[in-house]
Amino acid sequence: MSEPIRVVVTGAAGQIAYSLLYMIARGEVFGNKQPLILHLLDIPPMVGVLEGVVMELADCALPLLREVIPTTDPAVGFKDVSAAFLVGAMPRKEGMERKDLLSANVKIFKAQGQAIENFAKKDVKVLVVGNPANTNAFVCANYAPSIPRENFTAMTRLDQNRATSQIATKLGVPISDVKNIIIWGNHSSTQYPDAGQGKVVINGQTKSVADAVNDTSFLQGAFVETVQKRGAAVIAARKMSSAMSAAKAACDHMHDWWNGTAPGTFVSMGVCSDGSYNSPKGVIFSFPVVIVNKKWEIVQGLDLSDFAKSKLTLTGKELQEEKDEALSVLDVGSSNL
Ligand code: NAX
Repeated sequence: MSEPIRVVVTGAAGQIAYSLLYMIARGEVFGNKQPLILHLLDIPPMVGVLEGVVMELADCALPLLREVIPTTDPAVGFKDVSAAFLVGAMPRKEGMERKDLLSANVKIFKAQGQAIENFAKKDVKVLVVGNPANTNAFVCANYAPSIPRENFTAMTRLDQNRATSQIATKLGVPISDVKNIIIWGNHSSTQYPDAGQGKVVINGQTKSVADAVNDTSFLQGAFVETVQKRGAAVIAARKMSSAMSAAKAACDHMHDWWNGTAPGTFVSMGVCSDGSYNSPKGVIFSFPVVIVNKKWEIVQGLDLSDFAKSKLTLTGKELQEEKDEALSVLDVGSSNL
């Protein structure tokens, strides 16, 4: 067995963390030979709940889990961590627009960026789940200048998983037979779920999803809308936002970042845009990526329809606006960031 690595989960007393901590501690992200020290960060009013989570983790009797450190101090929470799941934030409630959340959350992610800068390992891999995830990741990265910008990512894997599941259901195939469904842009209702590059195995033969579905109005209509509004549908039904599926997606994201993507397969991650596909440079934009040796690379050269291009423009515009709003909350000129 190798030396334990330290992993922090923020919002550790919340509902996503309740599923996520168990999945991580079981070895589903870093592998079943990698011992872990889990840092559980939350805010002072949640200390009691955090204690309960610590008790439950102990009671799970998990062989990989060497130590659990509950804390409300970011200096302790981020100390020497190799991976950070930034889940803690104010969750969206029914009827609430994501933009309403921006100003509260920008301040949280500034403070956490500073703590990562000061205390985390310099090769820490940061996954932002808390909404607005893309812009929170942008803010966080900017306050941790000594850590490479590519180490800050935002989660759109839940959207990818939702989209892949919709296609598998439509075609009546197991989900493992569908791949390369892309989420472009923001983790918001402007995201563009794109089945245009998707592949599916049907009766032992690999086909394009577009050919197999053979229904452009579905792929450009009901499919896109269902995925874009799935978070709201879960809230309407459960009266709480997605938690189990969000935790699973966070594990998938970090697992693939840590272990790499299979040849011919790409996954969607919110990463710092280099302007690829005419996206606004500098924002955290979800792209298809391939991952080798813990480094992601944007998949280039995909042929996009005019419909797809118009959707990318829309979600890019929203991200640019969120970035500008975040900068005004932080009261810094864009030249500083
Ligand atoms: P909960 O309200 O259950 O838990 C959030 C936890 O974060 C609470 O325990 C709270 O005390 C803690 N917290 C707040 N401020 C903190 C801080 N400064 N430091 C540390 N902890 C802090 O929310 P939950 O359902 O777990 O959702 C967490 C976040 O994930 C929300 O922002 C939510 O909108 C977002 N989501 C993002 C998704 C994505 O795909 N990117 C999907 C699921 C989810 O909606």
